[in-house]
Formats: sequence, C-alpha cells, structure tokens
Amino acid sequence: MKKPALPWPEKRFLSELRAVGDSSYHDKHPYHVLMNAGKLDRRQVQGWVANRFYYQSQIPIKDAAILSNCPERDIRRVWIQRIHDHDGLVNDIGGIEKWLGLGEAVGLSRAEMLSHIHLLPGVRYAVDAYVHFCRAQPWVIAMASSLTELFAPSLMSRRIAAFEKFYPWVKKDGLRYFRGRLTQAPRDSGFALRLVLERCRTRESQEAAVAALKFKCELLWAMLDTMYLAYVVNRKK
Ligand code: AHQ
Repeated sequence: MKKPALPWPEKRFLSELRAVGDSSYHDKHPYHVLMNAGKLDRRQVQGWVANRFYYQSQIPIKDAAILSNCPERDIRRVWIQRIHDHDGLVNDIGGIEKWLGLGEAVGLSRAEMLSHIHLLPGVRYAVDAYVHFCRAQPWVIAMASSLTELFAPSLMSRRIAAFEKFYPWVKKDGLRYFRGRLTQAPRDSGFALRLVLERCRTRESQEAAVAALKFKCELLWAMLDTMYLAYVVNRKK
C-alpha cells in the first residue's frame, strides 16, 4: 500500500500557488497584451467590456455558493464583504454598477450590457464553469480558485495606465471599477491565502488547491481566447 505523500511545508505550498500565476495568469494573454499596448480598437474594447460584464455579474453568485458551503460564521462574516463589494450597499453603488458605468464610458448602453446581447458562448461557458466549480467544491478549495487575485493588482495598474494613455475616448469615470480593485483585490486575496495555507494541511488538499488555481487561470484564459477569435481574428471591418 503506497504511503500518502507528506504535506508541503508552507513555503513550498505558497511557491506552488505563485508558480501557477507566474506561468498562466491572464495578464500574459495576447488580448491583454494588445490592450495594455494600446492596440485595441473601439469595438475590441467594447467586446471585452460587454463579455467581462457577465463574469462580474456572476461573482456574487459564486461567492454566495461558497458561503452556502461554509459552516464557519467567522469566515462567512468576512467573505460576505465580496458580495457587498459587487452588489453594492446603501452607501456604495458596488462593482456591478461601476462596470455598467465602464460600459457607458466605452459607448455601450446599460440595456445592451444587462441583456448580455454581446455575450459569446465560450465566455458564458467559462464563467458558468466557475460558478458550478464553486458550488460543487469544498469551500476552501473554491476559495483557492479566487487566488488569481494575488496577481490582479499589477494588471489593474497596467490597465489603468494603458486606458489613460491610449484610450482617451473612454470617459475617465469609467475606470472607477479598476481603481477600487487596487485595494479590494489585495485585501481579498490576503484573507483567502491565509485561509488556504492554514486549512489545507494534507498533500491531497494542497494539490487540490493548486489545481483549483490552475482551473481558474485556464477559465480566465479561455474567456480571452473566445474574445480574441471573435474580435481580433474575425475582426469585423
Ligand atoms: O474584477 C475582478 C473581480 O471582482 C474578481 C473576483 C475574484 C474572484 O473571486 O475570483 N477574481 C476577480 C477578478 C477580477 N478582475 C479580473 C481582471 O483582470 O480585471 C481579474 C480577476 C481575477 O484575477 O480572478
């Protein structure tokens, strides 16, 4: 009978998680490379904003799924902040509303965005796979899939700078969402990382957490592959 592999020491576990982002995070995807180099035209920016809106709209759904699987009140009372950040509260319009503002800033009406009329099948399937993953997985493994946000702040900073420099036709106010993520993402990923490192104590759970992060990187990548085919390869003149 094969002996179970020993758990990784924390340092090694952390380096395994970081290695996933270093190799597969979507900041390296050609769509983001074109965006951050100022090479997207109006329709390609609009297509990205409209399709990413579906992802944004499903974040509270996946976080509610994680909450519904988590029996620990002290964890739920922190994690629920993510839903408030997106759905908003009395004194905060929330990220989904800010993303609708980004839509208007790039020339997409609220009705267009809310109808998901531009939503590409491949984006829908990738996002729905994320929601189903978070419903089906143990809550700490589902939390591990959100650790892509360890790598988000650097991408947000590059994105804000690129929009300011190369896309002057996008109204400044539209970038509010990304500015908010500069503080929300590190706060959220810090909490999720501490929990994953603390609760994944067996090699099996550690490897499941790494696989969850890889799964999430792949779905973010697949979303952009779909957009690249639709708006770059098959660019409508
Ligand atoms: O705007 C983003 C966001 O609210 C979230 C929540 C988090 C999660 O729980 O999976 N991931 C995430 C991400 C957001 N923006 C992406 C981007 O490139 O603008 C990055 C993405 C992530 O890194 O997972």
